[in-house]
Amino acid sequence: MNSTLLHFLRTFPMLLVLPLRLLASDSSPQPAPPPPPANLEWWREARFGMFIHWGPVSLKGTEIGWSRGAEVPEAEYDRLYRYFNPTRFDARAWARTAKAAGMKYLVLTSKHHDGFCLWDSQYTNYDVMNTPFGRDVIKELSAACRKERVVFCTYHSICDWWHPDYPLGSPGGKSKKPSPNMDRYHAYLKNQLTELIRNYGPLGILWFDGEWESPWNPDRAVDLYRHCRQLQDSIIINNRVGKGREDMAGTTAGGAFAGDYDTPEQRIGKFQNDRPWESCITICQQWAWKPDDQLKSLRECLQTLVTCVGGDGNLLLNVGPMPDGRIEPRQVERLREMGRWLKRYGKSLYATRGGPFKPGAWGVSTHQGKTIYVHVLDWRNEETLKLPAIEKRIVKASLVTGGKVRCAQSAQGVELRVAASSRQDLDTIVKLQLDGSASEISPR
Ligand code: H79
Repeated sequence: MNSTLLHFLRTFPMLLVLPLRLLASDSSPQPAPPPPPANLEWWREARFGMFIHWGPVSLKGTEIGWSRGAEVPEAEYDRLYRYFNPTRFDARAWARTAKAAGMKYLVLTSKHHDGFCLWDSQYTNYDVMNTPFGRDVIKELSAACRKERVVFCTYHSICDWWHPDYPLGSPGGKSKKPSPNMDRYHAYLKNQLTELIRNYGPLGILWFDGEWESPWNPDRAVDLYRHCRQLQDSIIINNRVGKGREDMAGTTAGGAFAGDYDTPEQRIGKFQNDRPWESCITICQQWAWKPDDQLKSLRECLQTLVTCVGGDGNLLLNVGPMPDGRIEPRQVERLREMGRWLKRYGKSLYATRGGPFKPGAWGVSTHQGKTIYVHVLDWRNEETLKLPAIEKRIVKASLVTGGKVRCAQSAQGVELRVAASSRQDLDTIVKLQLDGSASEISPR
């Protein structure tokens, strides 16, 4: 060290200490993750999105990830990509279907538990570029979504039963890999997310999954979350980035790091307005395409959406496209039916909040400004619907879905009377206009 530098360090001793502090922070506890992105509101207002589970497994018609080493022998499953040639894949058509359904965002499986990657990744050969199809699905769909103004998002599995570095394997994480290296796998995860965000972003959401297995831990969770937010600060990340999810209820046990929102799976979340949530639910029974899978009725699909929003949550409705690249026409038709209904009545759902009447056997309520929308999903053969009292005065009551409603407000409650002929099978929407803001009424 020369004398000038020594003199400098004697004058500013902090210069020596600072780098040491930075080094030491590597082994001390992780700093708290950044607060949720400030722009989460666009997503809460969107209320309805499309989930897409797709990959070479569609050739078998079995479940993505889970059927590897179960219904489909591992070696056979891992060779399916050599036959994956969805020549009728049309990204624009998918994006338009989402749009026509009234969906504002779309989440595609960039990688599921089976490890196959739907984009051109420089970190693996197990990707769509090495199929006979040879087209970058993520690139085409992200571009199509941008054109249709549907926000593009990806689902990315943390567990990878295919990758040799990830410690657990098929079936369902029950086997062990011979020479795993979780640190190297962690780097692989981060590298691939860098690709997804840099090459196809900005992304709306990163929808993690497969976090429940033992190789994943809270430190890795916070590190991955920070990594993604550093690449794109506005990205919204679900709670499955972290440990401690309470199974399919999709909430995270108190105190644990839980990303930005909760994820009830194959069920409608409970009323919760102090933390955002989104139910993911299949339009048929299976996540990936299954021939002749049982399709849910329009009534069930719509009432599921309405009930999610009434509980102050979103709905991510899943389709599994076919091996030829198309979404099944009957599923497309169901989605279009939903979209037609939403065109007429979407105002009572988009950009609303759930409540103030909590969901009941009768239905749900939503609100925006000085308006409450009461969604009566089931009249249960009763003459009147009796709701709890509210402290704001109802200045006007009307039926959005047509006909007349009689509204009686008292200290005991609110009674709504609609003639049988004006009650709708799907959803009878009563609009209540108040003399003040509905958000000031605490949920009851
Ligand atoms: O990506 C979708 C699922 O593959 C994944 N999460 C959603 C979004 C998921 N991870 N875990 N689970 C679903 C729950 C697992 C349920 C199971 Fe089964 C019951 C696995 C084996 C029996 C479902 C039914 C899968 C195969 C049969």
